Amino acid sequence: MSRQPTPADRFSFGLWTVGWLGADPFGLPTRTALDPWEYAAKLAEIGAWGITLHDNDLFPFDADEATAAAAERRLKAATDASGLVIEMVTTNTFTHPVFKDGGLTSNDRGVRRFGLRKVLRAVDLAARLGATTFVMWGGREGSEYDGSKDVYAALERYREGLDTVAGYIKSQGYDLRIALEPKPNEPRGDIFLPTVGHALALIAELDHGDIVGLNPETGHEQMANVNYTHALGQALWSGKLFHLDLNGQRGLKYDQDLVFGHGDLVSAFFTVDLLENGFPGYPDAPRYTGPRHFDYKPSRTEGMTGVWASARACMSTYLLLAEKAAAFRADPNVQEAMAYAGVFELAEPTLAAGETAADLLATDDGFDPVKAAERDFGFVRLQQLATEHLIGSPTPGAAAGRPTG
Ligand SMILES: [Mn+2]
Repeated sequence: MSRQPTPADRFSFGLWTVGWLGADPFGLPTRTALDPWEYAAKLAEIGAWGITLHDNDLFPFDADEATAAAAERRLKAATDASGLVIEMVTTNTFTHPVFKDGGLTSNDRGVRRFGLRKVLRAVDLAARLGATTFVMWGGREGSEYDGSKDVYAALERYREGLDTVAGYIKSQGYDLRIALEPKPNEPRGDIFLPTVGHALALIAELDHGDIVGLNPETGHEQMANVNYTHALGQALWSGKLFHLDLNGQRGLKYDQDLVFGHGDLVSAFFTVDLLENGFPGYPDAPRYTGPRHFDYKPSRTEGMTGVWASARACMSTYLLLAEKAAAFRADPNVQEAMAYAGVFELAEPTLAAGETAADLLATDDGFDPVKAAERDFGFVRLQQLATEHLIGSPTPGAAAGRPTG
């Protein structure tokens, strides 16, 4: 077990995570619902710092204004009493049947106008609750059949919707940034913005893209068979890592939303290493300073005891991996192995200061490709050092050995 998490760790949980009742496409709920404000005290007690929510985690889709306002007051009172921050708010544009072909990109213009209004109202809710991030997960923005959707038009409407929301945030003077959440599929057969890279490309086309970034989810990138830590790295490189959804996924299957670390543990280690220790060759590169937010589902086999155990597990695993990653970076064997591997060498510009392509072509620096091809990079040894730190070898590096030339 790790040390007890504290608010300084900035762990946060979606209300829909600990509040998930276990209904899946094949089975009824296995747990009974608490009221949304009933989760706050327990989350604070186990060491969480914040919570996040969809508009309809707080009040039903068809709630009248008075009902919604009463729910908002009760939640705010509960989080204030528990000392919890409401750090992120998002909109549900996927549950109600009206959104079956999407919210911002439905073929039905009336649905798009309704969806956009719902998003804008949730932006106001986010601002009132003091959230600083507004996540947009377009779970229903996509298709099952290629002939059913004009992709050019869909991207035009996605851009129009995002710029409308971002422009509204600016016009209201809200301290709020939008974070897009990519996912390749589920619930749609194919979802628009399937990966972090696709979302970055769309953001670059926006008029108000300066306040639009990313909320990458571990399992969503892994469902696309791409590297989550690389996705975080590229989002950081682009200055767009605004928020995170940490969880676990085991291979290419449905979106499992397991406890953080209960999927690809080695990948989770390097995710935490990047978040806590930054890029090894670029100490001054942008770092992620936002909430450590978990978007997981307590397995439907668990009762409420298991729900709270799983929430604790997310934080405990993160803290333990942070300890391991700190020891990994501080280990002189690791630093030597990184240097041997050329990890720091990659930070050196390929061209000399002021050197042009013409200069490069005119230069003979005596490089011998045959000799260079003989280089041993030692990547396997470096990975074994990480593995030994991860599994708690008493003397990491003893088995991995030093290169013998
Ligand atoms: Mn997920």
